[in-house]
Amino acid sequence: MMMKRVRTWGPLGIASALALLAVSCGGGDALGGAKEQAVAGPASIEIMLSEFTIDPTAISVTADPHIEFSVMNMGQAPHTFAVDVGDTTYTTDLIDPNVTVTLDVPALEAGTYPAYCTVSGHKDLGMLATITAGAAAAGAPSSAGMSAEMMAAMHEAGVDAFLAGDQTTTQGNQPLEPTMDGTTKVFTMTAASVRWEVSKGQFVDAMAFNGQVPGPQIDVEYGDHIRIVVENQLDQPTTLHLHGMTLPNGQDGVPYITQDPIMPGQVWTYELTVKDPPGMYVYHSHFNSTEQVGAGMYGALMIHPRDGLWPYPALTVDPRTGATTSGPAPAVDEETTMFLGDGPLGYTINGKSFPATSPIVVRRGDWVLIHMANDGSMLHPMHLHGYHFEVVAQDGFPLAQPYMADTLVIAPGQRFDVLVHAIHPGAWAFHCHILPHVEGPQGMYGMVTALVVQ
Ligand SMILES: [Cu+2]
Repeated sequence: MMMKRVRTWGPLGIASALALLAVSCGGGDALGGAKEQAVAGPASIEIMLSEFTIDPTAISVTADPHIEFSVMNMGQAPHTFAVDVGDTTYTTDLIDPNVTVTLDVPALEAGTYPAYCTVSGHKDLGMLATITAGAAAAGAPSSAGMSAEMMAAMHEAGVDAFLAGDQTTTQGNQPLEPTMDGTTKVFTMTAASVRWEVSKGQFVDAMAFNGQVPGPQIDVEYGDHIRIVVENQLDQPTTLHLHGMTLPNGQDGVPYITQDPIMPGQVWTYELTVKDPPGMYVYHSHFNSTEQVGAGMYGALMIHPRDGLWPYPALTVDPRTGATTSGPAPAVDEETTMFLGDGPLGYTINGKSFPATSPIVVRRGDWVLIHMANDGSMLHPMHLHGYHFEVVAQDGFPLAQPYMADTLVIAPGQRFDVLVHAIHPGAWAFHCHILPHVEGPQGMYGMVTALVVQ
């Protein structure tokens, strides 16, 4: 599914590409389950709007005196329904939730026309449909009302934007510098609502620690005494749970089981001595977590090896038999963290949706250690093209028998560490293999990135 042509790295002319992009990151519906409604005769067509879909997404009409769209807003927020016929755009006024309005559009010449919500950002979140009129309707568009050329162009635009690599200005996982209180490392975090740019120009309501999705990375070592101070600036209670950590019961962050919730405006302090082996651990909200974690309240707590050396052995594979031989642990050249998310932010890797995801760029011959964590609510089988990666640790603990795989199912709450020996040059797609999470008629979106071996 990846690029066959030679690509260059660096800014490409992406303005036109972005204009073509209509990537849905609000969920699988708009792309994964296009429903078609064929209408003959004077057309009266029912349209249902919600966050963030237009139903149906593919509308076929015969050319007739005019088309009457009956537009119902089934969502929670105001939307519009606009039909772009080229020189004119016919649009409803802002439609409040639970209100139905009628939009009259004159007879359309044979062709395809985009229809979308004009509220800022909603089109890019998935409120986009295609109207196929007249002869073109009989000519059977290839998918979702688009011609083959349009499908290819939209797919290419997404890849170009990804490779241009300047997608959004924000990044999660930024290292959180502690302050020292004696020998205690003190980490300070603030939970607040933010508008988070999931993909270029696509801002969604998120909840974040220190304004980042994922939240800032807390870096510690075995034996460290740490304090995490959480200020709640949300308009709802929250708590912080240190997922996978061995800790005193009172520091476990579960409302009314181990603590009172942190009410809006309050500050809560967690304190413990790090007693777990090196690996990836996670912190996340444990209050209204469907919404709060889904909206971005999670981050990495990395326990680093004291000597900087990860204990994972290198497997050597006999290509004729597949037999593996365990060797000494290689020095890791590149280390990266990959958080998987689904929910209100769409399908994300590190809080971003393709094409705004960041590729993992390494040099040929590098040993790459990838820490993967799923803080969504769905399974995500992560698949790397062109390689077998070595699964070396689960939930922070080294596996007694590391094994080779190219697809690794990561359940909600799980973490896996994988080693990749980057010996095959090129850009290799790295994506979730639940296909509605990654690719539709308009190209790739969601949980797609690439391992780029230079
Ligand atoms: Cu997935």
